[in-house]
Amino acid sequence: MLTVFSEKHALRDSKTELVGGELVPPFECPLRAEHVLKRVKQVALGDIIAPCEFNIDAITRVHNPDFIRFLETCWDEWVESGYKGEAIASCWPARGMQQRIPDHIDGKLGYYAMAAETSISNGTWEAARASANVALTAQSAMNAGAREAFALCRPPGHHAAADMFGGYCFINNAAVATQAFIDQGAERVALLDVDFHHGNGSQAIFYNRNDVMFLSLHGDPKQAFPHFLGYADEKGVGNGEGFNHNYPMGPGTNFETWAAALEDACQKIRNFGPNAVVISLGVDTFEHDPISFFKLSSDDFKRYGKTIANIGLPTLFVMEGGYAVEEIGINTVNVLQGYEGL
Ligand code: OKP
Ligand code: ZN
Repeated sequence: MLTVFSEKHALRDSKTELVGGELVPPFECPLRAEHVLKRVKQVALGDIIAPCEFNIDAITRVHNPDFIRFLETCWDEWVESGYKGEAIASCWPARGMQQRIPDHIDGKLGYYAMAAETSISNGTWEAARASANVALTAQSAMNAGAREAFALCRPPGHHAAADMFGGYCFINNAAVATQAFIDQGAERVALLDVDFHHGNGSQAIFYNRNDVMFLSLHGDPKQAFPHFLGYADEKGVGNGEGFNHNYPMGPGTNFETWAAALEDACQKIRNFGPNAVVISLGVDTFEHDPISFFKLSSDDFKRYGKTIANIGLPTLFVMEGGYAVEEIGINTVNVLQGYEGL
C-alpha cells in the first residue's frame, strides 16, 4: 500500500500542553510520525511519497475561510501582542454570550478554540497545511485508481470543525479527503473513525448530509474528551438524519466489545453502499495509551484491519491519534497489514 508522508510535520513542535493545571510537553509530538514512518519502512509496506501542493480551495470546501486566515496569522498576532508563551485560548463565548468574532487575539483564540490543551506556535500552520496535503495526495492516488492508501498525517484532524481547532487538530484531514472524493464524482462516502476520541469535527462537518455517512467508535463522552459530543442519540439532522452513528464505550472496554461495535458499523457502511471508505485511524485505543481507556492489544489492531478489508471497498487510511509513542508504529502498521491480509 502507498504511504504519503511530509517531513514538514516536524514544524508542529509546540512546547506546551495544558494538562491538570500544568504546562507539560505535548503528547502529540514529532516522534509519533517518525516512529510510524520507521515501521512502514521496516515492513516494506509499499512506496512512500511526499505530498503535492493543493489549492486552499480543497480545504475551504469544509472549513470557513475566516478560520483558515486565523490559523495562518494566529502566531504572528500572538507574538505582536507581546506575549511570551505559546498561543493558548483562555476565554470562550460560553452560554448566554455573543458569538461575534472579536479583533483581539485573545478573543479570536477563544472564538475558534474548542479546548485549551492545544497551543499554537511557530510552524503550526505550515505543518497543518502539509498534513492536509498528505491526505489530499493519498486521496488523489485513489482517484487515479489505487485501491487503498495510507495518509501518514500529522498533526491529526478529526476534532477540527468548519471553524474550530483543538484536541491537537487544526485542519480536518479526513474530512477534506472525504469531500475531495465527493467533488471528484463519488455519490456516497463513509467516514469511519476508530480513534479512541470522538471525531466531533468530522461529525459536525457532515451532520446535515446524506452523501457522507459518519461513524465513530470512542470513549463515552461522559468520561472522555471531547466530553460535549459523541453520544449515541446523535443521528444527524435534516437530510443527514440517519447518516450519523456513534458507538460510545466505557472505561476498560476490551477488544471483544469494541470489535462487535466495529462489525455493526461495517454492516451499516455496506448497507449505505459508498464508493469509498475513509478511516480516521487513531491507535490510542491501545491498552497502554497514556491518555485513553480502551484495552486493545497490538495483535487486536491486525485483527480489525481484516474486518475493515471485509467491507470490500476502496479504503483511505488517515492517521489521527495514538500516544504510546514506542508502540505507535507497530500498532498503526498492524492495522494496515491486517487489511492487506498479512
Ligand atoms: C486527540 B486525538 C485527557 C485529556 C485529553 C485532549 C486529547 C486530544 C486527542 N485527560 N486532551 O483524538 O487523538
Ligand atoms: Zn484520539
